[in-house]
Amino acid sequence: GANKVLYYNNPMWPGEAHSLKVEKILYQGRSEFQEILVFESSTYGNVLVLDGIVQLTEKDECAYQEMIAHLPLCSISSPKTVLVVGGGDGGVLREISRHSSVEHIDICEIDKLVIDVCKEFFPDLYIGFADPRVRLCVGDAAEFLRNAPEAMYDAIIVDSSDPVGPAQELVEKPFFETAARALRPGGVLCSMAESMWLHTHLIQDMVSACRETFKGSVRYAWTSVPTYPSGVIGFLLCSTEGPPVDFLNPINPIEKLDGALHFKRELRFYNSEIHTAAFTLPSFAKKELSAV
Ligand code: AAT
Repeated sequence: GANKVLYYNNPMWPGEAHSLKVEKILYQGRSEFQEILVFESSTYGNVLVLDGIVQLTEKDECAYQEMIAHLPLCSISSPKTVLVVGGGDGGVLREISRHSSVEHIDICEIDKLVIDVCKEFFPDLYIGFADPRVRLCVGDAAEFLRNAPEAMYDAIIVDSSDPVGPAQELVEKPFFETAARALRPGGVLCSMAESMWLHTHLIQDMVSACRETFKGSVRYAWTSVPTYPSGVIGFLLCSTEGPPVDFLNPINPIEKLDGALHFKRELRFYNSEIHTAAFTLPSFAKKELSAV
C-alpha cells in the first residue's frame, strides 16, 4: 500500500537509515548471492535493493552511472577495450556506449538474477546490454580478472556493491593487482569507493593499496547521490605506469564525442566542469587521504 516506507539500516552505517515511500512492491526474491527487492517509490521511480541496501533509483542513477563511466573514459584518449565489474543493471554499459572509440566491452556480473530482474523493471538501464559491443560473462569478477590476459583493457570500471558479501574481495590489494595487470600501460581503473562521511578507514585502505599497485596516479573523486547512505559516493581513479593520465583535466571531453548512442538520451549529470570539480575535496577528506 501507499503507506509503506522502506528503511535501510546496516552495520556499515550504524543507526542511520533513509526511508522512501513505497507505492508498490514489484519483485522480491533470493538468488544464490543476495536478497533482491524492486519497488516503485513515490518520489524516486523504481528502486533496486540488494541485501537491504539501495543500489539505484531511476531518479538519481544518472549521477552515479554517468560519473563512474565518464570520469575514467574521458581521462584517456580513444578508449577501445573496457571491462565492467558488477553493473548487472546495464546502466554503466549504457554510458560506455556513448564512446564511439570503444570497440569491445566485457562485463562480469556475479548474479544472473540481478540482470534478469533489471531487464523487466529498469528498461532505461538494461538498454545498455543492447549494444553489440557488449560481451556478458556471469561470474565472480575477482576470478575473471585472475584469468584475464595481460594488458587487455584500456579501462576497468568497478561498479560493485558494498564490500560485504560477494564484493568483499573487490576492495582488496590482490584484486587491484590483477586489475593493474589486465590494464595496458597508461590504462585506468575507476572503482566505487564509498562515502567520505562514513568510510574513512576503508577509503584509506583502498587508497594505500592502490598507491602501492598503480604506478601512475591515484585520485579520489566524489558525487552526490541522494539515495546512497550519507548522500554522497566516491570513486577511486588510478592509472598504470605508462603515458601519464591527468584525471583532473579530461583529455577526451564528452562535449566533443559524437555520441555513438543508438538510442536517444541526454546526459543528465556529467559534463567537463563537474568532472574537474569532482576531484575537489573538503578539507577533512584531503587531510585524511594525505595521511595515508
Ligand atoms: N549500477 C549501480 C548498482 C550497483 S550494483 C553492483 C553489482 O555488483 C550487483 O549487481 C552485484 O551482484 C555485483 N557484484 C557484487 N560482487 C561481485 C563480484 N564479486 N563479481 C561480479 N559482480 C559482483 C552498485 C551500487 C553501489 C552502492 C553503494 N552503496
